[in-house]
Amino acid sequence: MTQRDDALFAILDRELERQNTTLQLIASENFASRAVMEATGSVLTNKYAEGYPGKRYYGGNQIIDEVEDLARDRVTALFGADHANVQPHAGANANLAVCLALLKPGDKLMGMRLDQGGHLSHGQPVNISGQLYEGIAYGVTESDERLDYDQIRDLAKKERPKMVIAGATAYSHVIDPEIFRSICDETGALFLFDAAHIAGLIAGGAHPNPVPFADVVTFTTHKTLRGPRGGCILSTAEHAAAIDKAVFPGLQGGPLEHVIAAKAVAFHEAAQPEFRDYAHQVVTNARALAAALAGEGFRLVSGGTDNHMMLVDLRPFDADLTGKVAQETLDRAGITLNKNQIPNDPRSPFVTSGLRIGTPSMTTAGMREPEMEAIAALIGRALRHREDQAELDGVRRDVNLLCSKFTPYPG
Ligand code: DSN
Repeated sequence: MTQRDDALFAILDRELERQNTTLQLIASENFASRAVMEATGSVLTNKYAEGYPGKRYYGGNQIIDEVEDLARDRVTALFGADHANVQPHAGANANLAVCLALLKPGDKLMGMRLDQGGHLSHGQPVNISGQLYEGIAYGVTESDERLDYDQIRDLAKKERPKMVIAGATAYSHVIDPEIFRSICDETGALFLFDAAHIAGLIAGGAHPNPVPFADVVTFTTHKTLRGPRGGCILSTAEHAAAIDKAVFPGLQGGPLEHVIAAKAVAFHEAAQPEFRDYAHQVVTNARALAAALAGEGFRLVSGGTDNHMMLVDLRPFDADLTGKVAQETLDRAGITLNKNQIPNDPRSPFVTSGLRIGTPSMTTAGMREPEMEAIAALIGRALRHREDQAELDGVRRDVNLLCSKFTPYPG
């Protein structure tokens, strides 16, 4: 074995320091447990295992099969699904595999508009899902910036898509799987629920479970679910074989069994009673943060949040402040989040008029409602004084102080 790679590990130490000492408010991130990271860093990284448990193309997979079976058993029990494929390397792969399994090139695929909170893999023209298939997009209303199920139903009746996707990356309310099911039943469409953002809220009982209603549910394991970076597909028994075939050999090669082991750890953690408390606290914290941000003069898109994130319209706070400048300013103050378009944003996706802010990470770190109020005040202060370096330095010191009481990886 060679010596420890000091150059690389010095960089890792700096990233650990950044995560420990600054506020992580990106809605799609979280702090994985030590057990999840130990599994990800285990000897399973050494093993090739194309195929599925009991049907591998290489020898030596008896123990690997136990790992993958454990992950599949745990996740089907957690969500009440017939079948799971735990091999997708990412959420986008999971969605593409579902499309490969259930659609033919040229079929219509209906999903939420990207600029109103959807995802690239839901039929966007710049993504393969919008190139192999014909993307049809529904959005939110102008009046309340929420999904209007009657509009979605009308669009589905007009377009007759082969598959309808529910799910979002920047939408702060409950997405009703039962209504989507009825829309799909009325129009003869397949129903895919992309639960990437809210899988942890579902596992923890804070949001409705789409599994009883959808043909297929995809999600990532690293967002609210708090596992390793990766994807997962749940399906009815009817679609199981087609989905497995689409993931491998259709789309991917050797599965990342070290990550699958870490997914098994995360599914176990998400089944514990304390995870229910966590999921509900994520939502409570998001509501508290949204209310406090409103008190700072920001407008909450759609009036607030029912999940782990919120979209902030910066214009009432300061008409000249773009999402890009706000993100960069807050980065300098030790507050990490992302610029985001708001519905009908006059600015481009690279500039934007909004911010997306999420509570999963800081809730894992132990923060509660009083800390959410403190965070809102720090955001307001930094953005009000964005030209004043001394003030930004002061915010950064206060951020460090706050984080020192809620360190995700002490020691
Ligand atoms: N990048 C993810 C997010 O931040 O929502 C979506 O893929």
